[in-house]
Amino acid sequence: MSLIASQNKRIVILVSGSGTNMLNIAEQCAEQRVAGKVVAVIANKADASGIAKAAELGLETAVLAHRNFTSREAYDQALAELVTSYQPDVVVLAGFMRILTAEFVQPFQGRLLNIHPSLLPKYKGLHTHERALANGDTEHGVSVHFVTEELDGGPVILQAKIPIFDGDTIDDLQQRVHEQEYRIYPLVVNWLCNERLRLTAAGAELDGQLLGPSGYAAEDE
Ligand code: NHR
Ligand code: GAR
Repeated sequence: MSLIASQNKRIVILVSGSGTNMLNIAEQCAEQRVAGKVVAVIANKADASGIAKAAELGLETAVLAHRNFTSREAYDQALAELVTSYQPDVVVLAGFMRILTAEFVQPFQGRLLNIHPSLLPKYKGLHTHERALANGDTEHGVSVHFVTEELDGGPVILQAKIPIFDGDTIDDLQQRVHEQEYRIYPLVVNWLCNERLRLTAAGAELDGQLLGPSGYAAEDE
């Protein structure tokens, strides 16, 4: 590891929605808390409000509407070309709502992160807060993982837990999860920027140590 502050890595962020995680990461980069710079924010639909927010901040933005493509593969190939044009070191999914095929995942494997609002492997896919409430869970949370071809199935890097209280609504959980997302996602992005993280055949490694199924520093259960 170098004692000199690492050079800024190029980060591309993909969004579909409000983009608050994207804004948080961009801010942390601007404050040098993450060793990267956001070189583009890309959405799969024009009305993603994250795009307007990114543009307001003066970030480069692009929209590639999936509606204009006839197959997932064709879309993913076009998306991969667009992302590649920004020469990213790190690609961050932040509320990106399209399942990605191998066309997209393969070129970026090992550089591609997602944040998923559940304690993976619980509740892969959509509507995680509803499902946690419906099951009467007392604990919930969020996971940052490497993206692989298996949906929400790539190795977990870091998780944060939240409690579920009687009478909680989906909005309560969403808000509690968001607070944790703003803490853990920049941390993991910074690890990747600093080349401390690696995706290997065995799983995710941090500083050469293979991480367990719940990622770094998880309590044993
Ligand atoms: N792609 C791969 N290959 N692997 C992952 O781990 C991925 C991924 C794409 C997105 C984010 C994920 C999440 O964190 C993510 C992880 C969308 C859906 C989904 O069902 C599921 C999981 C995630 C994102 N999307 C619908 C689809 O048909 C569309 C839903 C909508 O537009 O509202 O793509 O949860
Ligand atoms: C986040 O809570 C993220 O975990 C979740 O969407 C929210 C996006 O918020 N991701 C998914 O549900 C992926 N399927 P943001 O746009 O304000 O960052």
